[in-house]
Amino acid sequence: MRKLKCCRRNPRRKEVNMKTDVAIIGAGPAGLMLGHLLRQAGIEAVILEHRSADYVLSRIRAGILERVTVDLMKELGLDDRMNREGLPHDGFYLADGERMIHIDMKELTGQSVMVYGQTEITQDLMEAAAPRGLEIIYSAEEVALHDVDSDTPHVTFRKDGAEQRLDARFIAGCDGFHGPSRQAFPASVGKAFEKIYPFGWLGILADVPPCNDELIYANHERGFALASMRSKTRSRYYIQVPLSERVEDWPDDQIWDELATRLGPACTENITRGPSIEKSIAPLRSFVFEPLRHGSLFLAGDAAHVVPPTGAKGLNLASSDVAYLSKAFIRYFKKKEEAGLDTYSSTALARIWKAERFSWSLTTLMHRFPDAGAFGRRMQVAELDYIAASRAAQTSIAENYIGLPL
Ligand code: RFL
Ligand code: PHB
Repeated sequence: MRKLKCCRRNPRRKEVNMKTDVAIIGAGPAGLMLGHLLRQAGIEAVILEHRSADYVLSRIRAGILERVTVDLMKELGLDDRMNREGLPHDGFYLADGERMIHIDMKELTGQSVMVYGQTEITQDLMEAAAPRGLEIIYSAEEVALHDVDSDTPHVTFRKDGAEQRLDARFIAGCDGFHGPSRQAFPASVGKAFEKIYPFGWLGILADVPPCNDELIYANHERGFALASMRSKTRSRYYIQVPLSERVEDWPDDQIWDELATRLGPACTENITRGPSIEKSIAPLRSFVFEPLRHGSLFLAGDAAHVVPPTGAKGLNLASSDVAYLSKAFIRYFKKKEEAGLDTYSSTALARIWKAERFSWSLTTLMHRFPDAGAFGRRMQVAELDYIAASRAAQTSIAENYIGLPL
């Protein structure tokens, strides 16, 4: 492991002191990608993660990579396995119980997305960290941020029972929706915008071939369903469930029955059932926190914004945030220019709000809302009719799905 810039033990307080350029909180995709981008430019970074490495790798989350994420892994020279094992997808379907509307992304925009799980990206980034001198401290407890409005912020935490302190020029809050970084903004500085949806997604992962070559997003009268995949032999499916549901109350067979009904006649017969290897319920939320900077503290990824997963945007927004933020840090450390730091928040937020809009609109179109009534349903049918018949509407969906330019 590389030596940190400075590391000394304070004999009186049993405290370990360290120093780095950028202290990154959280070793999810945002923190890992940012750490690698900084190391590649010769900037020191240390990542503090409160979970263990195994726990981080056990989380099953995103499956669809936009070009921004694919390009970032390529820029880092970490795209070998993704190129070998990932599945490029040229299109997907919107279904409504009867018809299947094909959104041919390749034909409409010339671009595709990549099916490659967040778990795999995380593993690739984690494995490359130590050889590239990126220090990740896992199982860091009680992570707390201090003096973030000064030029000399620091982070304290406990590791193996010892108090530790990490001084840095900047702190990057990449600690997800529940992490401490956003809480370090004074109430007078930050503003949160939020919408909570009255349902969640029950996800199931199984080692069975997918029911279709491309993803299917289905709006059925019993609720939304999504057929996705991780590979040609591993499927990922989701169904919309009320927030009151518990995963223990959903035996695998009941989920397969529900999927067979909701995904519609075209794929019902092709569903291969098998035992679940993971099952979980995730609530759906739209959330944006503004601004993304306070003094020396910068937020990126789910720490700053959350989208409902319908548009497959969360991980990809984390990628675009850190693409902007790494450039700003590199400009600062290499050229002593602060302009990138000053514009990071407004530049990133412009893209974030567009992705929020797309994720909200696809969620609204494809789910059953308890209070939508007959009028709400007719609006969904009319919009699906319009999309089915309009190349312009399909192009708009496709260009948002493949990801708006940086
Ligand atoms: P993460 O992945 O939540 O990582 C944050 C890290 O911070 C750590 N942490 C702390 N560390 C130190 N001290 C503390 N006090 C800490 N508190 C938290 C956490 O342990 C964690 O390791 O945020 P990041 O890096 O911003 O990445 C965001 C993505 O994970 C997220 O947006 C996506 O998974 C969302 N998402 C999807 N995104 C896509 O782009 N495409 C998809 O297809 C897609 N599908 C999904 C999704 C999210 C889902 N769920 C479960 C919410 C499907 C689902 C079901
Ligand atoms: C997934 O495969 O987990 C997945 C795919 C597309 C989405 C959300 C999740 O929109």
